[in-house]
Amino acid sequence: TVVEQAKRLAAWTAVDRHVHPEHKVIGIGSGSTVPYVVERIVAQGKAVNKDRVFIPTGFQSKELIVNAKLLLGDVDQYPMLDVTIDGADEVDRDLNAIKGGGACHLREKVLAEAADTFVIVADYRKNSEVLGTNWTKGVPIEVAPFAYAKVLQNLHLIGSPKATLRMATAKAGPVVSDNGNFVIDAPFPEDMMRDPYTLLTRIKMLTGVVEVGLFCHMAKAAYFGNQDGSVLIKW
Ligand code: DER
Repeated sequence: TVVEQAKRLAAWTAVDRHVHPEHKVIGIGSGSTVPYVVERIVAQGKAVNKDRVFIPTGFQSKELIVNAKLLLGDVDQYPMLDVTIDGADEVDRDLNAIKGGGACHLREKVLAEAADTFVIVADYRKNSEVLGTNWTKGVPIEVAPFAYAKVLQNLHLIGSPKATLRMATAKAGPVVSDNGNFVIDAPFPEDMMRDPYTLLTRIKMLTGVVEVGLFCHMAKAAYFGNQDGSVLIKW
């Protein structure tokens, strides 16, 4: 499909630009775009990949690495990464991103922060001027199960009356993250989404919040595959 081709284009371009033979510790994100990142890294050849270690951002990411027969590592063994490549749900004009559509944003943010270079790959649907324009489900927030009702209540008070607990579809009850936590999706008004860093700090301070799906001032570049086969780069 056009969207899948756009994802592949973004992923291949980003890998070719940012994953070089001297890079030995590589963070792999989560979602439906990063399989094309792994595909391109595998295409770089067994020789270069044999001295590399790949750090996953969750169960799906780990499976990608293992199934591609790449060497799997842990962030506790490799706390400093050369480069992390990951998808996003939306990216604004200043490279701030909403992440967490796949409920993986805690480990994703740890690996994004731990890398010298963090790069986002996405299809054209994720490219916005202001966060919340295309991704209208709200800011994904990982919370401790014990505190989810209190966090919901406080989110309602600070500007997200429509914040809701993310319910599972293939399981009764809420989505449970790879870390055993719940996820709340909290939509905020445009004026608050225009200052994502302030919003991030306000949400993060709510007791019981584990991590917030707003990645501010983190990405060095974002690659968007377009419908016409071109790639748009924000940096
Ligand atoms: O959850 C995340 O942040 C993932 O990176 C995900 O949102 C990316 O989504 P994708 O399936 O469009 O790549």
